[in-house]
Amino acid sequence: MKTAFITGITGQDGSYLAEHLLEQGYKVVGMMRRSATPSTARFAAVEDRVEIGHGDLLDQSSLMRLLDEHKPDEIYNLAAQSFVHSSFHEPIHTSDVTGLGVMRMLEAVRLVCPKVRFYQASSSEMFGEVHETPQRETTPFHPRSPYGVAKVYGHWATVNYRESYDMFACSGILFNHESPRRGKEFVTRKISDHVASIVFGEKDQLALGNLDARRDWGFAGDYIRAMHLMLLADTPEDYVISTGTTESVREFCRIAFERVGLNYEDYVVVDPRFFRPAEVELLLGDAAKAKEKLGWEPEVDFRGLVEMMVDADLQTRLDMYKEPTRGFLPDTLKVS
Ligand code: NAP
Ligand code: G4F
Repeated sequence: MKTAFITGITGQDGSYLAEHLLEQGYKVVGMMRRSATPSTARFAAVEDRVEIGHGDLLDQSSLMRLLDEHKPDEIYNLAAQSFVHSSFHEPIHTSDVTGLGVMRMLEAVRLVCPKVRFYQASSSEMFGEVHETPQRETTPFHPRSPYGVAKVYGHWATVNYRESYDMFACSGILFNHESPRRGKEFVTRKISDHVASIVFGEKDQLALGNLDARRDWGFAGDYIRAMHLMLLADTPEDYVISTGTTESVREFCRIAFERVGLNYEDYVVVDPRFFRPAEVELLLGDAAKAKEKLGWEPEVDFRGLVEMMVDADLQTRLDMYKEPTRGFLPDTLKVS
């Protein structure tokens, strides 16, 4: 039985990846940092089948101890301070975790288990002020936030360790991917959660920043399959993972409100607090290499994603309130 070691197990991607690898017959070890209120909610469905190891990307010795203890075959380095907006408020912390944290993991691998297969969670934020559209593996990086800068550092550190030490190290340059498990600070989940609160009368408004920003949004459940395929390939390489479509925040709002029979223009207000000092205006990925070499394809399209997220947030409210106060509910929801 192969052992997979996942940093960031409590996050969106960590939870989907843990479920996927368990289904594939892996033993899964997840790394969690110490917290006064530890959250295992996202991977609750498989909690009893995941072994937890306590460690932190800021603490080199904890990483080495865990790798020595569990001797993994595959490592997925998903842990990061991953919220772009916060990276402007906490640039040093973000650099330390999201940038240097990758170097700490790579050093731990080099010293403890150099034959392991290593996945680094790189990001389309590295393209930032894009130099070409669509963006592919060869597109130059031009990050627009401390988060993006830190991800570029982690990305090149991974390439450098592959070239220097012949390590099986891959970077997945993943475009935005979402799900009902997405944190509520990210725009998609903020929208789906607010739609549900508005329908059930908890809130009257949704305050957002730049409605014209465009993203290539996919479903997290599709994207974690690509991570696994990268580590099963014959050679370690970097891959763009994206849907090949781009939509605006405004369009996400339009479809999300339409799902419950409401017009987003009646509820959405623009609030300068949610704008960023520098913005990434457009992302659109070309995943041709992953499709050809890994046989990877996304299954959920943009409308399917929006509706899945809105429905999940509606279902949670429906279980509490029974009746909506505005709009209507999709037929597929279940009254308990
Ligand atoms: P997420 O939900 O924000 O999860 C981040 C994870 O990192 C959490 O488990 C968090 O633990 C952990 N973490 C934070 N600081 C840590 C530290 N110092 N030591 C150990 N663990 C720490 O992120 P995600 O959406 O699942 O994304 C997974 C990875 O992919 C991240 O690296 C992200 O930057 C990258 N990425 C995401 C996307 C996307 O659209 N989702 C796209 C491209 C790349 P706590 O629960 O303790 O906070
Ligand atoms: O949902 P977001 O916060 O995601 P962002 O900045 O694109 O970053 C996410 O995707 C990256 C991949 O490209 C990951 F690497 C990263 O870890 C993270 O998962 O914002 C999306 C867009 C931005 O242009 C933002 O300015 O939505 C715009 N936006 C408009 N109003 C807002 C809001 N974003 C947030 N979070 N909140 C708003 O009220």
